[in-house]
Amino acid sequence: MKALKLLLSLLALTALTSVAAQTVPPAFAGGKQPTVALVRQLCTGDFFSQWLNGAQTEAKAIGMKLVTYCANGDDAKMASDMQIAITQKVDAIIIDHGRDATMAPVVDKATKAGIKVVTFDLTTTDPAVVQIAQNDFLIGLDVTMKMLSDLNGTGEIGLVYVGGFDPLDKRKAVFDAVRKFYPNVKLDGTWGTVSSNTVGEVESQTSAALLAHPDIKAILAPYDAFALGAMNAVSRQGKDVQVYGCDISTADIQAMIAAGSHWVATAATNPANIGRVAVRASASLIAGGIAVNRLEDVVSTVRLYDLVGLGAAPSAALGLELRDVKSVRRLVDGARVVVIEGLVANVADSERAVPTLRARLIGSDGANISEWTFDTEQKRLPPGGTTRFETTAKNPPREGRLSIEFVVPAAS
Ligand code: SR1
Repeated sequence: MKALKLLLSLLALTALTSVAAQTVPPAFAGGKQPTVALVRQLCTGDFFSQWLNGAQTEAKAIGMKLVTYCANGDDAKMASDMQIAITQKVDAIIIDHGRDATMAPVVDKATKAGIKVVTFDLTTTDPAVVQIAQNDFLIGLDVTMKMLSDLNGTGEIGLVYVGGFDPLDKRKAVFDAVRKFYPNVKLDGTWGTVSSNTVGEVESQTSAALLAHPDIKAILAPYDAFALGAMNAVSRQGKDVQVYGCDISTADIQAMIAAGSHWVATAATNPANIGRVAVRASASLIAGGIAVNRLEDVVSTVRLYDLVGLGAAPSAALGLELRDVKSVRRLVDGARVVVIEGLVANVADSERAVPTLRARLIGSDGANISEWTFDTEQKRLPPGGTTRFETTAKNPPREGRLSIEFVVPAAS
């Protein structure tokens, strides 16, 4: 973990923003703006737009021209987009997803033409390529273990999966490895689609799966578009099925914290950060800087805990984390009270305003019993800073759960 952090910091240090003031590499000298082609396999959905945002912001900050291509899932188009970028003699190409079978020949062509290549979520064998990923093994493990532990090791489950996508294959590999140690967890079915309408298609497939397997208790849907589709199907049928997803965005948070939401846990990194790292890697390669071959972002898991009384809301998108959240039940003047306390930490690299927190008591039917808001001791936090909160609920129900979440502004 430490080594990875070091690699990431080294990469950050070699970024042109910090180098520029001292020695400007020839590729950037005299106001030259290298051109980077971003060749994308998929472009719809929050994950990919946040990723693109990060890449664009970083390219602007460094002073590079970013030319974007989108294949909309068409592998042949992706290879031909690569070919166009090679013909245009760009300085670097960043490949976002894709399949090795179609990309390997054009990656080879690009590197032979002296073009620097960075991949995200695409494993290649070419040692000249810098490969970036989110550590999907950890992401897969985290969300799989959460589901298995919630099931107490017993129950029928479904899996949303489509093969041929690096991150999904890695998450599934972990699921397969772990599952064999849980013989009382029965996988009733695997379904899934990746398309320009992933959410809608997964919703229909999940509806059919739930009708065919009415005893499914949990669905592992390790991509936010899968989780949204699965969640919609569960809600429509009014079933008591929990959805375990991956990724996070403001819209995902809204979906997770909506009253009665069935999406109970997610594991994620910040996609904008990965986009920035990919652009920095390409800049460093152009400048003749780094020779790191693989970078795996350290996973930061965000969960909605389904505890005996306490929950924590996702917060990675805010750069804030809920920590050490505890609840203590007491009798005060004959009344049952539960005192909830914890910390909010700023895990971003700049100052953050701490939003108001909301506590919700949720009944076993998923409906809100009551909710209230409260504030932390400090309202602004420097990077790495923490602040305390404490709030009390009187006469909480014995059944159901309590969720603590940030009051996040509605997605625009
Ligand atoms: C179709 S692959 C989708 C996944 O790619 C990225 O790694 C995201 O995490 C998303 O879950």
